[in-house]
Amino acid sequence: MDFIHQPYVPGETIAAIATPPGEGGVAIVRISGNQAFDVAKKVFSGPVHSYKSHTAHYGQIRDLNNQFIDDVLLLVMRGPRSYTGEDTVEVQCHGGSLITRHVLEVILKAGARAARPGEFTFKAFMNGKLDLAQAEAVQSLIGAKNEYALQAAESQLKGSLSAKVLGFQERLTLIAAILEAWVDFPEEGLEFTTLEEIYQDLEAVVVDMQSLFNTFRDGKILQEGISLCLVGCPNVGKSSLMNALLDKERAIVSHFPGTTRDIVEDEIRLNGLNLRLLDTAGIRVTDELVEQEGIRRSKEAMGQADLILLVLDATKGIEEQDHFLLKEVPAAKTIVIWNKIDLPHVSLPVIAHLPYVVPLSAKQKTGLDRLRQVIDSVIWKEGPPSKEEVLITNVRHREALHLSIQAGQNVLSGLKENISPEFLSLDMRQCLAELGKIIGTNISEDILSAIFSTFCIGK
Ligand SMILES: Nc1nc2c(ncn2[C@@H]2O[C@H](COP(=O)(O)OP(=O)(O)OP(=O)(O)O)[C@@H](O)[C@H]2O)c(=O)[nH]1
Ligand SMILES: [Mg+2]
Repeated sequence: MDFIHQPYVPGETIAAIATPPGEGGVAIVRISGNQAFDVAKKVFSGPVHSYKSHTAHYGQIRDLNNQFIDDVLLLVMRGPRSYTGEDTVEVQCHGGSLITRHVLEVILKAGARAARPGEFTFKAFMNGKLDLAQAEAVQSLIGAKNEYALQAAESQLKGSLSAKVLGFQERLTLIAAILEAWVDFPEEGLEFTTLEEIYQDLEAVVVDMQSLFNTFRDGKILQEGISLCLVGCPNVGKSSLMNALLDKERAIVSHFPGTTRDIVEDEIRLNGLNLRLLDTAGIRVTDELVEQEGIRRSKEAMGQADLILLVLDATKGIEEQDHFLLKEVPAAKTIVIWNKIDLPHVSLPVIAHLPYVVPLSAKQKTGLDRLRQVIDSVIWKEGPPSKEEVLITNVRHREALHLSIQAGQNVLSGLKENISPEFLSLDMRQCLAELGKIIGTNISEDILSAIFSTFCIGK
């Protein structure tokens, strides 16, 4: 097995700093592999081999010339009762970056190899402690930026997604077995079931797989957050609204139209989600080059945003220059803001194709709660995902599931068209193979390398 273009040796002893770089109270250097205890013994003051599993021991790390390096706490975990499934020693040393590096160097000199990114988790996968979907969930857990993402990653790490995939596999395998038997003994036909029944069973699995697939939109929102773009004509109060939502003076506000030239970006948290706010240059016809470039960027940002706040001036109503934007914005992801509602204003016109509307005053900071509610309801059209729901959050999983569903649909249409069982059974195998990739069966070494190389070192 090749792992990141290096030969993978089962049980090989590796070591790495497992805590983030920089200064801290303590840092952890992790050693895992068949020789983990031998390596630790060479550098630690106590009798490492005699320690019981899952115990902690105070002592000193010395280099091979018996030079003192640090006072540490040593944790020993005997395989298979460890994260990697192998003998593991964790050294808790003082958390300076130099001292931690010294401890690691001594351990490497004592016979461990420097671990590659994600190699501890890779060992856990190879030793059957985690399947691939769970291993990937470890990375999502570390990178989780909000409560929802954390919840989804925790549930995947516990195996919720894997259990779902295994459930599909079980049902599909039954169908595949019947089709295979039919290939082998075509003249006997189908003994225990009818074509109609196979069709219905398979269709039911495909429908269930499809509904798992559909969770990806929510999954992506959790993982990456949402981008929210403020657009509108000059001077309507986009920057004021940006500042009001952020509750700080982030963007420059002035009564001169054309104040904002570049895109101003910042993050807010809204009901447990990360929102990336983008304030843009007011869109209008202008001869000025810098402003033209700003407007070009505004349009681009609007195209890429998950959500658009189209800001209009309530004191003016819909003006000539608003028409372009009103036509341009996609209705499903646009919220119309009638700003400056604190001033005497026109009676607000209804814009038939844009159903989400919030009147507010960015200056007085009124109406913001209502806006937050509407943002929330547009993001979660069918309500936020529940704790129990299993979500797809990983693009690789989505792709595998997509291919599996396609193959399943091919079998379904083949059954309808009375295609010969050989072909059906080929598609059926494909359907199972793609599904298996999610949890790591039938997966190529290249893909494994690519997955684990995105991990941090020491995990
Ligand atoms: N009374 C009142 N004035 C507002 C409100 N929001 C913004 N303004 C004023 O409107 C003017 C323009 O505000 P900005 O936030 O700079 O407008 P903008 O849309 O970012 O303008 P550009 O960057 O030029 O496109 C400023 O003088 C603000 O004080 C509001 O809710 N009520
Ligand atoms: Mg502005």
